[in-house]
Amino acid sequence: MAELRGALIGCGFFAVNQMHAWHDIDGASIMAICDRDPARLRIVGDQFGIERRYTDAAALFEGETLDFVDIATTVGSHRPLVEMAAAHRVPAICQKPFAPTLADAKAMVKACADAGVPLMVHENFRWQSPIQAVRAVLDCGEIGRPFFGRISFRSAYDVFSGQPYLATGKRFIIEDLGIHILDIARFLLGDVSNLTARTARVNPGISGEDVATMLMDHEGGATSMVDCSYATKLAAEPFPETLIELDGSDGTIRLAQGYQLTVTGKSGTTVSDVSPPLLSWASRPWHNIQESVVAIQKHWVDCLTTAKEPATSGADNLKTFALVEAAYAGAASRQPVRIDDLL
Ligand code: NAD
Ligand code: 89Y
Repeated sequence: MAELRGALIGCGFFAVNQMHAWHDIDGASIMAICDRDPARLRIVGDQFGIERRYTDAAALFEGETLDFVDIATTVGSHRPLVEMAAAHRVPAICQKPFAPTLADAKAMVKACADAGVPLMVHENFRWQSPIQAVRAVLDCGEIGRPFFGRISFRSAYDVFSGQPYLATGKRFIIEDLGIHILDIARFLLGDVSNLTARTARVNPGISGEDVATMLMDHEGGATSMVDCSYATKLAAEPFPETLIELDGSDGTIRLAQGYQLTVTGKSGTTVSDVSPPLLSWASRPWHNIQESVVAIQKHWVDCLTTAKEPATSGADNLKTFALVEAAYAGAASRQPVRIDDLL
């Protein structure tokens, strides 16, 4: 089958991972790139040997015949770019956070649905192999019915040097990182009916919150805690590991720091190393995230070629994004928030 012809919009910090991943994947190639910053366009174009370069997304859509577009810009441009893709009937991947507000996100989903084009949010954390390993244990029934979960991301890693915009936004950890951890909670325990949240800012040098603690009721009956911090100094820095505790009717799962998975269930206790592979172009400690970029992009190619809905479609991501909105609203009001009221 012919390769899918893709274009990448936004050639910044994270897009380099996406370009490496596209290079590794069969069935799709990036034919053209776009960035409004000519310096980034040159750096990424030269690194990956892409000759067709645009500083204007509208010119890209006019000048290229595309099977998909991969939008890797920051959140402010996501809605206009996704709507531009829909207007040109080009399937789109959009980086997280999907949109600045849930209203924008809903409009983006509608634009693509009306145009009949697939839309996937690049919500890659659930594609990390340690997280997939946890899900596989749940699926095989070893721990029975899960009734409690704690999904935790606590770190003091300096994310601001690579992504300086994270220090300046009114919103920080829930919108940037918590969104992934909330999505993992949905992936493992199902959709959420109610959420209660508390936030804090510990680092005086940033504008948004860098600590968030959330308590959720899942529709299937489980209760979970999602806790995130970029103000937690530990003896061994865990970035970017998500740690997981799940208790079920027949046992427990623990994904501990160092990618150690302990399962106690119907057949006893097993301990295994579920470390992600270190891809040739990856670098520690980011290799966990980098590997998941390959996995989600492969999933996109599979979905486009078989006309399947992506696991993290725009419509699915509204349910994760609603948790983000609920967390900010609930932290401000100090009241629980009903998720159905937002969707
Ligand atoms: P960045 O600022 O380094 O790069 C964004 C690039 O987009 C810049 O080069 C900018 O010039 C370009 N751009 C912005 N608007 C544009 C437009 N309208 N047309 C063309 N180019 C435009 O940002 P980043 O750190 O690479 O983050 C990009 C996105 O990736 C963010 O949404 C961020 O949250 C996300 N991200 C995701 C992960 C993950 O694991 N999924 C990790 C890090 C960042
Ligand atoms: O932007 C964030 C993301 O999506 O994963 C980690 C990160 O780069 C910093 O929090």
